[in-house]
Amino acid sequence: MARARIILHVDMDAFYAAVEVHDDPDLAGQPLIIGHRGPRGVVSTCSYEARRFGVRSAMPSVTAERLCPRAVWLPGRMERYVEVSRAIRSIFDEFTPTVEPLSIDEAFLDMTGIARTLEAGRDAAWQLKERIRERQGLTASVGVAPNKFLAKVGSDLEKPDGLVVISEDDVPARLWPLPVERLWGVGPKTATRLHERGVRTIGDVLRVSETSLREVLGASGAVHIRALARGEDDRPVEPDRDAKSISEERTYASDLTDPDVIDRALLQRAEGVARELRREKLVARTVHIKVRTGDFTTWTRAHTLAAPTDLAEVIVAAARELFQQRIDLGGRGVRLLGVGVDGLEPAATRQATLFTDPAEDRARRAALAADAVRKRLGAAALVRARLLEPRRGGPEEPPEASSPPTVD
Ligand code: TTP
Ligand code: MG
Repeated sequence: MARARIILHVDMDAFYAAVEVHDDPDLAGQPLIIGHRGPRGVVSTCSYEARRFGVRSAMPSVTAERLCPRAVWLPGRMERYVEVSRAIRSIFDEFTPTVEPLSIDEAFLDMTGIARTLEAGRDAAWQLKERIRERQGLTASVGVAPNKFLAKVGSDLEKPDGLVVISEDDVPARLWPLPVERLWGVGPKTATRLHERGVRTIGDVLRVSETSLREVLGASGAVHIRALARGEDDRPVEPDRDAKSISEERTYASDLTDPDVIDRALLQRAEGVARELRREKLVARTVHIKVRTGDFTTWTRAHTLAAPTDLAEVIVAAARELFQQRIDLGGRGVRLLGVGVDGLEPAATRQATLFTDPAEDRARRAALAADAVRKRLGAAALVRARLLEPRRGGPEEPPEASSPPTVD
């Protein structure tokens, strides 16, 4: 028999809000909402105090304002959350080499062979929580189980600051009473169709006939959902799968129309992507942009470079060209703007050609120096001169619903 696995799922509590409270303790105990107010705003997340009023992630800000009029609102500081996320990831690395990050505040850790039993897994989880608390002043919730699915269920059961172990023996008591929506792959539509057949809890999945399940999910879906309901899941924890692309995009509270502002936004996104490339010691061969107008028309356009790069200058030049040559806004403003790269390869493989172009060599050394300063002083320390030019009465970049560079 295969050795029983020990899997941890770690999920930070109210992550963006908790970071803000940590950095400004005056916010402690208050309903705090991270997001932009106004008709187009959405809630990124909120403190548990705000959740008591019914405020939730992804809720329109107007609804949140109605539910909790006295909440404190903050726009969010993505750079800071990414910084904390990296610090937490490096704590994960101290526990096991097998870490699969799922999002900015969530990861699976495979502790098989490191912790011998689920109880030893619980001890490790406790130490992990303590280390995050000591170093970052934040709480995490952790699930410990023989597989990913049960670990993920466990981390959510006693949030915030939870620690739940789910063994195979605990499945009837802890898993079966939960709503069927908690099963991976059961979205709202599937859930409605299951409800119609009397399936409301995970336990009901095992009580209802296989035929009923097949009507909703098909033959293989029925097999899959039954296995999950029994608490079975053999997917491996996949450590840091090789990045296939890196991108950064923003949605704007009001559509961008000024070409200068759009240009600056392109440069900022290119900067973020280039920085991430250098951090990951990668270079990219293809640059792409994504543009969405207020009426939700969306374009993606890509350009392959002559040589792979990790420089913002090269990326923004390609992005500008794509924007100017390949997109016809037809007078509409830009609601969403993204810059990304793919065709990634390790930077080291092109050492031979790296320093042949003197202009590129200079730009590269400047970028690496800037990365080093930024690392020491924090992200806000250095902004490219172009971003600071007075805008002849032009507006500052408007508030953004920001997202970290995503790597997939
Ligand atoms: P979550 O882990 O889903 O939420 P959370 O950490 O804020 O709260 P919980 O205690 O329930 O885990 O997401 C992590 C961060 O990702 C969250 O702090 C903000 C961001 N986020 C968004 O920006 N928009 C969203 O719709 C969601 C779900 C999260
Ligand atoms: Mg979280």
